[in-house]
Amino acid sequence: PSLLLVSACGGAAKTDAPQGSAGGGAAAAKARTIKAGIGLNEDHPQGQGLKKFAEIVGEKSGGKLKVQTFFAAQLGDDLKMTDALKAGTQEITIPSTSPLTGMVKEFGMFDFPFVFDNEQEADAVLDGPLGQKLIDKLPAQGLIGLGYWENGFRNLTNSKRPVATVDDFKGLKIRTLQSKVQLDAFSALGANPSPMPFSEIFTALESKTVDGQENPLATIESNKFNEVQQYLSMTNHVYTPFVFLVSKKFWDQLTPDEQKILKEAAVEAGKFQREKNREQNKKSLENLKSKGMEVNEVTPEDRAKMEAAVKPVVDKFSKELGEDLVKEMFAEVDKVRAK
Ligand code: TK8
Repeated sequence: PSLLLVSACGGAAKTDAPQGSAGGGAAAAKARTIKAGIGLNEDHPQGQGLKKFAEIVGEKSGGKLKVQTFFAAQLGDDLKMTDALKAGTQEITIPSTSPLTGMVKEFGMFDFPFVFDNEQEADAVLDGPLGQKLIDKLPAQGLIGLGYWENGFRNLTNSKRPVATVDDFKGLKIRTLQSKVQLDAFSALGANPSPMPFSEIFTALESKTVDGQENPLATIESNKFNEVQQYLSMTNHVYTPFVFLVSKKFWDQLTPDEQKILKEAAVEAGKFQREKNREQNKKSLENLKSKGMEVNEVTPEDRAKMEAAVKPVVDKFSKELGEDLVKEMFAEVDKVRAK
């Protein structure tokens, strides 16, 4: 018998559930299938994390909640899937925060370049009160956020030259995330930014519509951008979070026990995903080198010059997004650095 997507309306809540199958939560859970789609591949840490999430939800619900997984933008790109969550036609997606800035502009502060020096600083901000404040803005958009996973530090690839200084950015056509902050930041560096959805990148690089793109190393390898890009520059210019989203229309149909299962699973699988991501980024650097990419570092001095070049963008958007929230982000980072 196939699993039913039970509507929460009316008497459905009276459905009998077997008692004591897998702890308190499971007894209350009804059979439901949950469609979960992501933009990256199954073997990418994001895909591994989603599979872990499905496993945990299955266990905790005694098999009553069944997560169907879709990878590699099979259900559409970040924005399309997020819209499907709003409409209630898809239950879960895990987009980058950047393309959500059209809905929750405050996510734009995570697009500020050079804010975090390492993952621990990002974790402190995202898992702390500021991260929660931004998640609290999602229900008004028809979305529920269950925490942050890691996309990670982004590095630049292109087909023209190594990028080690601000001057090297000049005139490069770079695909950027669909975020005003990112767009302005790359313009400030002298590049020619061109925003487009993730799944269009490979073709745009191959056809030379753009010269380059930027993404974490694990993604560059998983999506084989090395096949159409010669240069990899370790710019580490920005850290992108993933946010774990559930359709509010769906969420509101769930019992508190079911909601608890999803929340706990998202957090637990998120820890696993962050670990895998950090391991994979290290491996991918070696792999990309051995696959023939020419890798260059950026000196701290040149990094400081890049940071100075984008400072006006950070200042402008700090005002636009809310100076208090932005201050809170920097204060949190300072706290971690003082430890
Ligand atoms: C995948 C995207 C991707 C992001 C991008 O859906 O678009 O460049 O880095 O990871 O979220």
